[in-house]
Amino acid sequence: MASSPESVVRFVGIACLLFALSATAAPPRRPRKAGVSGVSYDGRSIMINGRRELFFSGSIHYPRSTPEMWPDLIQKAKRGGLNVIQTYVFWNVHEPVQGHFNFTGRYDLVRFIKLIHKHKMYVTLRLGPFIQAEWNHGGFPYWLKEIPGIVFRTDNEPFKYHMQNFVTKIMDMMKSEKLFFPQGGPIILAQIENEYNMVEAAYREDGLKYVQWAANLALGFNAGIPWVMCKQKNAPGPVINACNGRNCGDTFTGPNSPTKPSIWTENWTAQYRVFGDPPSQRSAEDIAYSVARFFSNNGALVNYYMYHGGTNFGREGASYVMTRYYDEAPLDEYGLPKEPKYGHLRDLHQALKLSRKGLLWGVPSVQPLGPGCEARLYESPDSKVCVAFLTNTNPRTDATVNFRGVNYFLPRRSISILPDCKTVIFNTQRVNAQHNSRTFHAAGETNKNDKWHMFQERIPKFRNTRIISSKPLELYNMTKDTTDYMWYTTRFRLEDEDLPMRPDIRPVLLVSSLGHAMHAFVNGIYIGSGNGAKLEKSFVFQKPMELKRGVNHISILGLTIGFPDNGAYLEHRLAGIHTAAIQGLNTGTLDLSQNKWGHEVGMKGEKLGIFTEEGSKKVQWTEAKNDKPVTWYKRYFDMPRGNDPVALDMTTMGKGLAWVNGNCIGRYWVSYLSPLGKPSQSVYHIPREWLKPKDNLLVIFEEHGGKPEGILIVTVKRDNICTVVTEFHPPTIKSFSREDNEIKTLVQDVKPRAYLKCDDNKVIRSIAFASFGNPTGACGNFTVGTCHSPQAASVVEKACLEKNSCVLPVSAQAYGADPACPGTTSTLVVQAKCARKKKDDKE
Ligand SMILES: *[C@@H]1O[C@H](CO)[C@@H](O)[C@H](O)[C@H]1NC(C)=O
Ligand SMILES: *[C@@H]1O[C@H](CO)[C@@H](O)[C@H](O)[C@H]1NC(C)=O
Ligand SMILES: *[C@@H]1O[C@H](CO)[C@@H](O)[C@H](O)[C@H]1NC(C)=O
Ligand SMILES: CC(=O)N[C@H]1CO[C@H](CO)[C@@H](O)[C@@H]1O
Repeated sequence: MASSPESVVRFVGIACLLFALSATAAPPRRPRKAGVSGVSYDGRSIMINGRRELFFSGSIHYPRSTPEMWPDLIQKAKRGGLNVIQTYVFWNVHEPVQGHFNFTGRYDLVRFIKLIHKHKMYVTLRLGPFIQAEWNHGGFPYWLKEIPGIVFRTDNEPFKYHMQNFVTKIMDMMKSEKLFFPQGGPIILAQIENEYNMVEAAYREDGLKYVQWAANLALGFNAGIPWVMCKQKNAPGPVINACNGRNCGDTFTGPNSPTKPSIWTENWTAQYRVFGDPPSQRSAEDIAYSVARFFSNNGALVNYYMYHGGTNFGREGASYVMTRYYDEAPLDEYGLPKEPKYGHLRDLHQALKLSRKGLLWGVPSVQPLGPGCEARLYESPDSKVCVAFLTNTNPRTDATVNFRGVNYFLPRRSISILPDCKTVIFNTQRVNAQHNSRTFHAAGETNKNDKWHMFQERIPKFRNTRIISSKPLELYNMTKDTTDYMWYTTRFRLEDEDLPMRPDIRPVLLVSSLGHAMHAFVNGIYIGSGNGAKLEKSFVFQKPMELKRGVNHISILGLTIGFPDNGAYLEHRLAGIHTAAIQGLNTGTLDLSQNKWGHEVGMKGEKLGIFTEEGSKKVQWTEAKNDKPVTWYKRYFDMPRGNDPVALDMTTMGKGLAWVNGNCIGRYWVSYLSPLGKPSQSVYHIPREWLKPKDNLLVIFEEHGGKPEGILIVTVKRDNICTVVTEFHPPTIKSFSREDNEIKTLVQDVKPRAYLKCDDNKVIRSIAFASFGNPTGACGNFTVGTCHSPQAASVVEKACLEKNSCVLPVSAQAYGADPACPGTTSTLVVQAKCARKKKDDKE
């Protein structure tokens, strides 16, 4: 029963209308019979061996975790209801030096894909090879920049030559390992290029030629799987254009052909963060709404970007990108489920899977249900299958809608899913999944022999630097991505008459830099630091200083925080000191830009590799004292007991790099405060696999000053689990017209219930809080409200203590209503603490 086109316009807008009409013109055909093999698609869905499927996909990037973490991450993704894992391929880590490849350890792409296959899940391989991904140089190796005549990502012969070489290398590797679906492998989709529409105009007609070329390159491999170009409206031929963003259910204008399915390659689960950013949040309810909306609108595949963000180890992040990546994803940086995001999306996937028949074989239609409300239906012509998405698009008003004679309550901006057009089994705004909170615990055993030693870098003067030039040199060009650091030095002579006459006037060092950060030293004394930000990479540094008669020395540590990863003409980006001057001299401003400059790439400690056991013997370490700039610190520590993830609390430090047993755990930058007045990130992940039981070498390079004795080795837990479920009364359903056991089972779950579950080898040790009433607060910190049933605690303890999981009713009968609050709707709130089983404790 399609609504009139006018009403559709009112609710979904013109663009969606055009799409809806083209997509709904003919009902999709029933699954084809045996004989159709491989991956195919039409305007409704992707098909596996001729069978339609819905795809729930999540991004997990193999270099952002360790191979030891992969099985657990993949298994949790599967338990979260995903059937696809999506990853980019990271060219610059695979071919750091032209022609020299690395596919080992964290870069073992084949092992990662085979593990996903072992878990009976599919893979989307985003080859790029430009990937952006908040990854250093958008995935391009540094050497590519130095290829004569190269212009990235356009109709440029040298670029196309190298892109083709790398893509061919990966495609051949996948084929020889039999990883494509037609070969019996898990890869069902691949992507060439990445969000090219964002830069295409900058390359004019060459951009269009390049898109055609890239599509032909991809199709020419005859891998037997569909190819995707995300954010690429003009994706050629059979290549599918896909949507990236937060709300593809409403903003995506659809594929560029009615024979292509709707694919959402990046649904941001939060926002990636750069140093200086405040925390980024996207609620479980908001993501669930967008995803349900997308599937109600002919969606075929959704991908969560990221499902597990992980860590930008080493120097692998792009400009200013924080070391912790998408920590707000359903699996947090450490791979622990962030609840209720993880559980709420799992419940959504389950509801959509139960609606699969209707969604994939029903005829879509839209029925208005009042202002801002509508039912999106998928019904088979014989009405045997019917799925409804009851939608309230109003951001601020709840609604009660009447659908087929039954009243349904729809909270503001929410979608209820009815797999039989009768029974609400899921509402995007009603979170049944448990909550949890993350805590960090100082690991006692790591405080033994916590003696720090230090080694200070020399602050070079002009005469100590070997690369001399008439002006400061460009930074990327000099470091060639082998280090973040380069010293700039210069010197100048002052006479008595140059110096300010009044003692209260001090000359000022003025430096303009193209990015990303700098630390300034005058006559060997640190005077201050400057930095740009994600969108403003250039900055001006201005600080007063003491100068003396005679020769004065300026030493500036210039640094990059990753190469840029976005925008057109990436090969032309610049960084480093641009101009410098001394202001406030008696004789006016002294321009240093054309002074002679000396340069030295990298730190001595880096060149000697003093972050490794062997390298650390190459310098003289002394007992750490005071708070010094450009200083290396080292100590040893024992591995914390148990299996909880391990991290470093760096709150007392400034900015730099940290290594554990020679592995770089990433850049830290605690001194850069977000607008909330706090560091963007003060805790840094140490993968447990990089630790041995005893005597782990921890080495820190601190750029401008910090107190290493304040560094803590901590373990990470999500052992506070909570439930927050409000009682409600489901609409009464008189009879079932049809037997559907799956739905019947779920209907029982429609009665409000609360669930608590600890990790597999833990049990609920104590109940920290329990109330049935109107408590306030969040998981980790609840308080009793004005209505409270005191029996709640004992009921919950009886049901849950010493169990791995428990189910709790949500009703006044179970807990006794607060007599002071008659006729109110109550919420059950419980906070429990998980702990390892008692017998484990004794071990
Ligand atoms: C390859 O990459 C791994 C990181 O996964 C690294 O440990 C190893 O040293 C690299 N090998 C070479 C030859 O660079
Ligand atoms: C980079 O260095 C090369 C010499 O190594 C020089 O020819 C080129 O102009 C430099 N580019 C920039 C932007 O400084
Ligand atoms: C706990 O919640 C109260 C009020 O709800 C708030 O004032 C307090 O800061 C919170 N404490 C923590 C540790 O979050
Ligand atoms: C990660 C990212 O680019 N997020 C963007 C998602 O879309 C919103 C709205 O279009 C932008 O504001 C974000 O920057």
